[in-house]
Amino acid sequence: MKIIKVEPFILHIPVTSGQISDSTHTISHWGVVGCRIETETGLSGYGFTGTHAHLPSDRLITACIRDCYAPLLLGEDAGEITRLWHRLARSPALQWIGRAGITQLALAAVDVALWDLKAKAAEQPLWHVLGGATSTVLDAYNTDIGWLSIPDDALVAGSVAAVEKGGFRRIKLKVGHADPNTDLTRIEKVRRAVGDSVTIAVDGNGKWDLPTCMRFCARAEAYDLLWFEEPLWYDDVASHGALARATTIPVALGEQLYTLDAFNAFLDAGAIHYVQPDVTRLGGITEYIQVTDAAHARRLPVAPHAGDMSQVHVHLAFWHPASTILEYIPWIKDWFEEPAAVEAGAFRRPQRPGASSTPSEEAFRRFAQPA
Ligand code: 0YR
Ligand code: MG
Repeated sequence: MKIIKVEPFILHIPVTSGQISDSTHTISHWGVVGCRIETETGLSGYGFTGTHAHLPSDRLITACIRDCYAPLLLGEDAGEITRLWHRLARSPALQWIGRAGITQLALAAVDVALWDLKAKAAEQPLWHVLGGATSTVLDAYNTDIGWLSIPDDALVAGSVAAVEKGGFRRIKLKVGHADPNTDLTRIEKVRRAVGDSVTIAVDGNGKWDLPTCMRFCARAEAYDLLWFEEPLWYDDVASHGALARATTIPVALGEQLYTLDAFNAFLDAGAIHYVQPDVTRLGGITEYIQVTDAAHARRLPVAPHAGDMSQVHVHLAFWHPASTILEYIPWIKDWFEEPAAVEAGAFRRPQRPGASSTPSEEAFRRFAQPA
């Protein structure tokens, strides 16, 4: 499968729930930034990373794909993914300026496109190519009901509707107000409304410092939370370790970590309980596999962060034995050839060949930006 073309793209897709905020971001569109890799067989693979849809920074990612990665890929065999990953990630020029940030987001898009190609060539869904599904049920947890920007009454109503109408058994609430008592009140209202059998996780998106987290956790322990996600600044291993030792609420993180080495630092420090790699931020599926195996070697659960909005992670989570739960945010699913789908609170297993990473023609028509 000789690679004959690498074509970057940028899609800015409006957020279905309108403009939303967590503690650190306010967004109205999701950026689907990636590339199509065409082979001489006629098959094309698609891969993408997820962004907050800022065109100037999105174009740094597509420039990296077009100017730095494409010349290393053209003429190569698309099936040799491990070799190509090292050719890109460890090329002298990119290793010097990269290993995190833009070059890694671009690498994720390329790597996912190569895996999409592999699965399409095998005429199997990605989870089958990786080794088959180890879970029969993959629970979805609903993040979309819990934004920080949703007022208390709507938060409670949305949570109840997700459980009673949507069939979700698991939800996640954003936290991170200036006064953590505001968040504790919101959690209490939702817990009272949905009852004890519904799983509630909370996500701080890295806003608070260690003393604020300690005060919050001491009181939040009463609400039986599944995890406290990104309680602290993303790279601060020592503070996460201190918090993990100080509270019974499990610590979750990983959506802002770019490498296997970054995960190893948290794992070695006992600073992480739920491991949340994101295939669109690590160097694609190739490095995601290394991270999930490192977590599994310590028998820790893996709950992927859905920067791909679950299009690719649904394959990875059905496949990997450490994953039984996956984030659900429905913003972009309807703009893919095989949309991520949740029924009665659980993901449907994808059936089509590939990684479910191919945007629809209509998505390109409506949302394409100059890449
Ligand atoms: C908004 N999920 C997250 C959204 C989400 C962010 O930036 O993307 O809240 O990625 O933390 O767990
Ligand atoms: Mg998060």
